[in-house]
Amino acid sequence: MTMNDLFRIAGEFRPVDTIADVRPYGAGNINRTFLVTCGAPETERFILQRINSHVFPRPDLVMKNIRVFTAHASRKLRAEPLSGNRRWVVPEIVPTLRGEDAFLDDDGGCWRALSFVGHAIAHDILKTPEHAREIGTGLGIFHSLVSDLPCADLSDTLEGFHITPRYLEQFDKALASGRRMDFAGFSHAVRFVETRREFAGVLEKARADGRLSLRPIHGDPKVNNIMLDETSGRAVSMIDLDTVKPGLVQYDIGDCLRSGCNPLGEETEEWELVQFDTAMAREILQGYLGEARRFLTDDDMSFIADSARLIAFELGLRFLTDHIHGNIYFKADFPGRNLHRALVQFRLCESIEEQMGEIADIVRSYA
Ligand code: GN1
Ligand code: MG
Repeated sequence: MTMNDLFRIAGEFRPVDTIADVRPYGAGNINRTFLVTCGAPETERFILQRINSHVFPRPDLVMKNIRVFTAHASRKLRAEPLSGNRRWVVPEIVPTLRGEDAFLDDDGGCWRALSFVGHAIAHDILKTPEHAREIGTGLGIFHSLVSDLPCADLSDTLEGFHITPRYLEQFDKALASGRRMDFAGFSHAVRFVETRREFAGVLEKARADGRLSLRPIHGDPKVNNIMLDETSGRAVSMIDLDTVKPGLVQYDIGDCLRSGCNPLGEETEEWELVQFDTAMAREILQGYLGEARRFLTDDDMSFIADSARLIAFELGLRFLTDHIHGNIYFKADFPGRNLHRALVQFRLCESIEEQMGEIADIVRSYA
């Protein structure tokens, strides 16, 4: 894709002669993301993305969910502003000049634009305990904003997302295909999965037993999807709305914990050194439960520790399966990248297992 193509596509959203710059942006594993700057008469920035249609087969429904969410959250924020005058920004869809939610290019690629959250910053790794608390608060505010949005208003845009037993089935099929990406660490990773098969069903079983129920979730609440105000350092927005859809809040809580409490970050190649930082988990949970405790049930609370363990395991399993498939889902900059990522998540999962009692105690202290 040339610069010319990118300017032309950005020009579907704003008059092409006002576009001053288009540059690659962010660290997403799935979509292609660009920051577009428009010059005169007024400077404006927006995020331009090509939705990965291998991952999201119905980009139109992804956009519909985003529209339902943003309308609901904005209406709610106008009616009940957040306490303490906290600034909270809901990213808005920037329609094409023809008034559509997305632009289809000649190859069928689906491009969409979202407003840029200004005066805000995101980090890949938690910096301080205050940062951790704000990440938790941000997720809590998000869940609070959608707590009265009916699931029926949202489509299932990514079937099977976070249903761990389905990822196990996909892993089994991949392994059975005989395709072996037998790099160092591969057999360790396969053994790791084998010894946790039963645990993989923990949240889905609780759902089947009626102990947990579906609610709107964010789906990808990793640390760098929660923006902080540049000046105050307080959480100010949750970005990356592609996976807003019905799910279990535990998927979000677990994902936020596994992403926030891994000080080496998910891209580290020193997987053996990975540790789950329980002190950071305490801060995240304090921030989160300060916002969300009032609409969580006791059952919801009792699965929080398991959810951190499960989502670390699940993400490792997803990376490992994609490694066997030859890196077709998660972008990879070298052939063993997704195996490394899997080993990081498995080591994190193990570290969570070693500290399960302590994590459960933290949750109980907020019960
Ligand atoms: C993907 O879009 P991105 O890169 O933030 C993935 C998440 C994973 C994450 C791990 C739709 O998120 O589930 O947790 O990578 N998103 C999808 O970095 O699969
Ligand atoms: Mg995402």
